Amino acid sequence: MRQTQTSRTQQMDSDTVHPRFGYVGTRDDTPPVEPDHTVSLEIRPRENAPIPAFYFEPAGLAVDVGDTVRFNLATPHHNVNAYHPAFGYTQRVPDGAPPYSSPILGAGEYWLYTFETEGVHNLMCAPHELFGMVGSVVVGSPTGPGANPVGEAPAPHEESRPPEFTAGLVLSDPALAPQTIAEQGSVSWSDLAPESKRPLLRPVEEG
Ligand SMILES: [Cu+2]
Repeated sequence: MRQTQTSRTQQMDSDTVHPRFGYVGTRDDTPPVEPDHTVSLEIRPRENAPIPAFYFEPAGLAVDVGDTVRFNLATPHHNVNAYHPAFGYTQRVPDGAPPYSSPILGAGEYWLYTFETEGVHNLMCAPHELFGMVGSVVVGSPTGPGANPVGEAPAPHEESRPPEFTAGLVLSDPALAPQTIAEQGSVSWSDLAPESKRPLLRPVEEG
């Protein structure tokens, strides 16, 4: 069993996986915790579209409570961010999960996060969320607010934002249903329907 009664001083130590800030590493260093799983943050050009596909591979992952996931960056300018109400999002992480996120990371960097809260954790890359760069980590059991349908955008007066545009499509794809992720162990981005990945935003025209 993982030691969780660490003092604040220990939690802020750069050699531990912080419950809010995780751990940022570079390719050649020795991680403070050996990861149990690896997720790659990727970009791939699309045919006939001006915006590439931004995605997590695998897009769906089942882990045990206390497992550590290593998020690897092949290209720069991604992060890992929880759908947590502290960030203004509709809650799609379990009750009691801290508002965790990584900084924007560079190519060759990685981020470790230890998932201590049981249930479905929907994650995003904040810069590319609306282009569909979202994923789902099922920790122990496929339960909690992250198991709810993504649903409609809230009324303008509401102060939380659900996954919108391609993020909403991806998280609504049947391949990423929490029960499916739990049964399969992992779900590849390639298992999602093409309709779920279609870009709904266009780049701003120059000039
Ligand atoms: Cu990204």
